[in-house]
Amino acid sequence: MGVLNVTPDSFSDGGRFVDVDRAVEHGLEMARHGAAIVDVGGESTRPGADPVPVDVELDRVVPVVQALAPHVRVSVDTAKPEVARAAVAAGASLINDVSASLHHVAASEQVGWVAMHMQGEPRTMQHDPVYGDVAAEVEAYLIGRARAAADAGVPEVWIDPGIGFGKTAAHNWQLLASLARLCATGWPVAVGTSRKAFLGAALAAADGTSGRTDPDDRLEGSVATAVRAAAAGAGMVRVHDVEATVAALAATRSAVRSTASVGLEQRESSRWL
Ligand code: HH2
Repeated sequence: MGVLNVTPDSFSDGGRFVDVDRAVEHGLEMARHGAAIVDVGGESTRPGADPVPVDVELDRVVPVVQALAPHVRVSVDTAKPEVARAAVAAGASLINDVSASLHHVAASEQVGWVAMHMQGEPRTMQHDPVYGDVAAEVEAYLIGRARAAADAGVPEVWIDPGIGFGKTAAHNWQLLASLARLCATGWPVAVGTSRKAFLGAALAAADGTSGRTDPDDRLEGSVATAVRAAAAGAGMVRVHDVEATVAALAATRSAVRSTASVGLEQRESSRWL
C-alpha cells in the first residue's frame, strides 16, 4: 500500500501533493513501482494534529480518488463516514480507518475495511500512553473490531496494530516483535511503520548521531521493518517508499526461497512461499 497524503501538514509528505495533478502523478508512479493499493488521505493523524472539517477533507480527497481509481486499487484513509462514502462513490474499494469505527459504512457499501488500533486521539495520543501488555491488549481490541465487521457483512477485513498511535517507541517495538502472534489470529494483518519517529531514534543510535529528525531520512528503518513485518506474516505494508520496499521484499523472498531449497529454516521460509 503506497501512501498518498493530500494534506498540507502530514508528518512526512505534507504539502507535497496538495495539487491534484501532482497527487495523481505520484499515485500512478507508486502503482508503476509495484503498489497494489494507493491510500489517499486528506487529514493528518500525526501526533498533535487537529481535526479537519468534512468539506475540506472531501475537497482534498475526492478528485484524487476519482482520477486514480480507473488505474489502481484505491483506499481512503479517513475516520469520517461522509468522506468514506464519497470516496467509495468516486471509486475507492477499501476504507482505511484509523478510528476503527466505520465498519457499518464498509458493510453498507460492500467494500473492504482496515481496522487500526489507536489509544486516544491524534491530538493527545502521545502524551502518556500506558498498557499492561500492549500486544495482548491491541490483539484483543482488533479481534473484537474484526468480528463485529465480519458479523455486519464487511466482505474484506484487515487488522492493523497502529504503530505510533498512542504508543511509545518501546510499545512499537514490542508490537513488531509480536506480529507473528497477531497474524496467527487468522485475520489479514496490515502494518505501517514508514518514516515514523521511533525509527529515527533507532537509526540515530546506529549512526551515532543525535537523531534522524527528518522523516525522509528514515528509509533504511522503514524498509527493514516492512520486510520484518512481511516475514512475520503481514499481508500488507503501508509505505511511502514503494520502489525500495518492493525491491527489498523481492530480494528477501529470493533469499528465503534459496534457504528453503537447501532445507534450512523451514519455519521462517514457509511464511514466504
Ligand atoms: N499511519 C498513518 C496514517 N494512516 N493507516 C494505517 N492503517 N496504518 C498506519 O500505521 C497509518 C495509517 C500515519 O502516517 P502518514 O499517513 O504518513 O501521516 P499523517 O497521518 O501525518 O498524514
